[in-house]
Amino acid sequence: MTLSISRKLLATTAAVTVSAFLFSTAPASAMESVKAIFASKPAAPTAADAAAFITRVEAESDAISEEASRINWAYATNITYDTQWLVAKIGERTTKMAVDFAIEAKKFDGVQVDAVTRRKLDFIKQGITLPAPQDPKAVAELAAVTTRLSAAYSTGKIELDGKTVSQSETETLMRTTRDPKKLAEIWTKWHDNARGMKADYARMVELGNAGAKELGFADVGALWRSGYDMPPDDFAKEVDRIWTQVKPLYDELHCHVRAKLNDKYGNEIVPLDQPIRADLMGNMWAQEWGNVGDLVANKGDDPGIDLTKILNAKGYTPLKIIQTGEAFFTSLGFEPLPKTFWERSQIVKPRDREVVCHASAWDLDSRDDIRVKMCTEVAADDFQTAHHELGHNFYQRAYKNQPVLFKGGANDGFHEAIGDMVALSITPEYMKQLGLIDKVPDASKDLGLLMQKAMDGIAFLPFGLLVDKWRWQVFSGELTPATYNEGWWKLRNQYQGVRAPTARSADDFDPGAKFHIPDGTPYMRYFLARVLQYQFYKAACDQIGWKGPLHRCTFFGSKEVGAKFNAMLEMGSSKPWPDALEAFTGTRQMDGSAIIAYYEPLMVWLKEQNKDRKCGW
Ligand code: X8Z
Ligand code: ZN
Repeated sequence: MTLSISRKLLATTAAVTVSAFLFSTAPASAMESVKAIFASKPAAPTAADAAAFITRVEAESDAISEEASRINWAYATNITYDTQWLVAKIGERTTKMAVDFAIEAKKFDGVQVDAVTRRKLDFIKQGITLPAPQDPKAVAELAAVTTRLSAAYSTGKIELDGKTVSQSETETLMRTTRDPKKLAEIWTKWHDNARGMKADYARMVELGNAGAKELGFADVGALWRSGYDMPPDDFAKEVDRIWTQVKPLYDELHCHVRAKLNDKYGNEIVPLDQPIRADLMGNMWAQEWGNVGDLVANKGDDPGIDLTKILNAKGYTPLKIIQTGEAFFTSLGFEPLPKTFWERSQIVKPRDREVVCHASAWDLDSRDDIRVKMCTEVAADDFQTAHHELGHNFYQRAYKNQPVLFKGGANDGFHEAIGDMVALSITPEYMKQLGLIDKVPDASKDLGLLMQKAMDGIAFLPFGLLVDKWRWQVFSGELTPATYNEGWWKLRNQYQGVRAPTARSADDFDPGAKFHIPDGTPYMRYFLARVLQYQFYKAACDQIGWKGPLHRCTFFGSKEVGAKFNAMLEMGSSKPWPDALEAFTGTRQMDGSAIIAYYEPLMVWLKEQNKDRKCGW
């Protein structure tokens, strides 16, 4: 639930057209007069009709979205037969509502309306993540399939050394295990587990595409690309352009990390001319590499700050991690989280039931009932994730007074970038203020610190890009169920330069081993966020007049940054995203140059390290 539920509602689901509503619920006499109205030749729609339509859409969406959110919350914090049943039912209702509204919105295509109304009409037409065709059977089937996929991921288990291991435990094991044989075993078992999702996934693609076509899109991928205030094809070009900017940095990082892992594991496990084995990077998907930072530090160099160790040594608890994140936001002038946040959030994994452990931030009533749902562990990853999720919550609260259809991020990448921008401000200086470290390391430690950030921030970029490149190919039909897996590994090879540790076949469904695929959550937003977070961060550092190396800047405590930031967040999605970006950063383009500036000293150092190495794969 990365977006507020009301927007997510339109994003995933649907409702009841006016006529269906009237004809099913109005008393007989009223029905006759309504039928008479509909029987006469309809007048051409007017701007006033469009305004009335929007009012109705906002009221009906608002009403159902709270119900849908509470049902989804009940499910995500307690997966049972019954909560799955309820989620599928509400999914049917909301999908039907959203699809019917989208189709109705099209009748205003040629009507002259003001800019706000036009923007809202566009959102109604484009805002559904996974539409169904209008056939009620298809709507029900899609809701059943998506619920099954979601539950299959979150309740997935593997057998390891005679023990049953849950999804979240596999993640922890990938973070902490260093034996390559064991890593390959955990990795393979978790990926094998996704095989059973493939048939449902293929059906979901068929139904979603049929729905997208009825709404006038070529396929679901085209629908997803339409949400960025620019033509969908331009958006695809835009992400490629940004990737080209940052790729040289990724290539240098890859080259250095591979060489270091080769030092540790030898030629057989890490050959120097091959993609890196995906299970060796401290993360199930090799999407972030920070957990193996110690393995890649040069002998004698400072490997940076081991935050996991420090948090544990200082007695941090999951609750304290979230409170620490909140304190950053309040230092900027944001109001503290409401009491209900602390009463109703799920901060640790419950021991007695199945839950969706993948972290998310919720806004249940589109007003004040904001919460996080995490299975927080005292570790650096979750320290980062806590800031990430709270970024969603503070964004949701900032735009709560916007009209229903504008309760959302300027684009979905903005929503993902807020907490990440704050997390960049977790510098040694800030850690000292928190009492996590006694002394701020001197400038000689800068490369170690930058390397540590790059192991997450730069390593993530190709993964962030390729997940939806894969889905775009799936939705367009370029990949078929027979080539799903081959296509996945082609992209992972091409962009990330990683490979599977064990043989994979066309029967496998390795993409399904990543939460967002069975969950149906678009992923390009994270690629955008990892670019935007540096743009936001650099702008904030400029605002406080920071003159030192960018990566040492923290804007903790700056009310000036907070006020400007809040001005952008309050806009929600009411304006095209370039307006929001300009309000905070002064620029109208998503662009990789802030990342390049941030890592400039590291790039110089990596090039020096790699000068006698053969890079690439
Ligand atoms: O899914 C998430 C968040 C929830 S919006 C925890 N992230 C992506 C992932 O885990 O793959 C944050 C980073 C990328
Ligand atoms: Zn998020």
